[in-house]
Amino acid sequence: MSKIKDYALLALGAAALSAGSAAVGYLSNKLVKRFVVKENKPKALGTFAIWGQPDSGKTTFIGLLMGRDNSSKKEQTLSKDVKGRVLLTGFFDDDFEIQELVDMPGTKDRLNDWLGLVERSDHVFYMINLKRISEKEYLRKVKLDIEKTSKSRSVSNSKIRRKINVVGTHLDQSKWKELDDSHNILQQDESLREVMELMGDARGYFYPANLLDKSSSTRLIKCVVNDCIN
Ligand SMILES: Nc1nc2c(ncn2[C@@H]2O[C@H](COP(=O)(O)OP(=O)(O)OP(=O)(O)O)[C@@H](O)[C@H]2O)c(=O)[nH]1
Ligand SMILES: [Mg+2]
Repeated sequence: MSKIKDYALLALGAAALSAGSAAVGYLSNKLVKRFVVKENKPKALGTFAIWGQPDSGKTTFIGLLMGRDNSSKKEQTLSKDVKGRVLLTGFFDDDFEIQELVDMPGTKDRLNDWLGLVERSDHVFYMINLKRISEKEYLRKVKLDIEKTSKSRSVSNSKIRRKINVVGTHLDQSKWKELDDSHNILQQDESLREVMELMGDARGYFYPANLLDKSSSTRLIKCVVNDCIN
């Protein structure tokens, strides 16, 4: 039934209720329920691919998207964990749904799995531990990952979605810990600039955050959702 008809019947039901008709009132209640359910249907965000070196915060980020409490002890991810459809609720008036989320270990043997996800996913997020960005060996690994990720993203079969977004985690333990997560001074950092420049046309958004902090992580999720739908 069309939305206009729904509105008309709702108005009719409301009028009947005020007139005290129990039977029509019951019908009206049913309609209200149907109407509300229809309006609250979560909005689709598409599929997400999330990866980064070990301890970069992948599982923590996925936990935030799933509305999980991240306060429990860190557990290393040992196998591929496909989450399927994930409901993102409580951040906006509307609910959103991620069509697929996969958590994987950040070890080198998962690189090919990741590159496969990069080719087919709507939104790609590479996690960087900002605490470690000035470590030479860490930066080398990140740059290798980004180079390979950019290549895979460029053959993505989706013409509109070829961006790679970067989530910079552990902001609170980084050299920028005194700054808030909206500060764009981070992007002037030489190491980060080198990483972002490797992406060329695939360069997407950069989100610095403290994933363990409520306001920083809420802000992150809101920015991510906004950027996905715009
Ligand atoms: N202080 C701080 N700790 C964080 C942040 N993000 C994640 N952590 C912690 O860093 C550790 C590693 O996070 P995980 O989410 O397990 O990292 P991962 O990338 O899934 O690691 P693997 O599964 O081993 O590849 C955990 O103890 C988290 O609680 C952050 O922004 N700030
Ligand atoms: Mg993990």
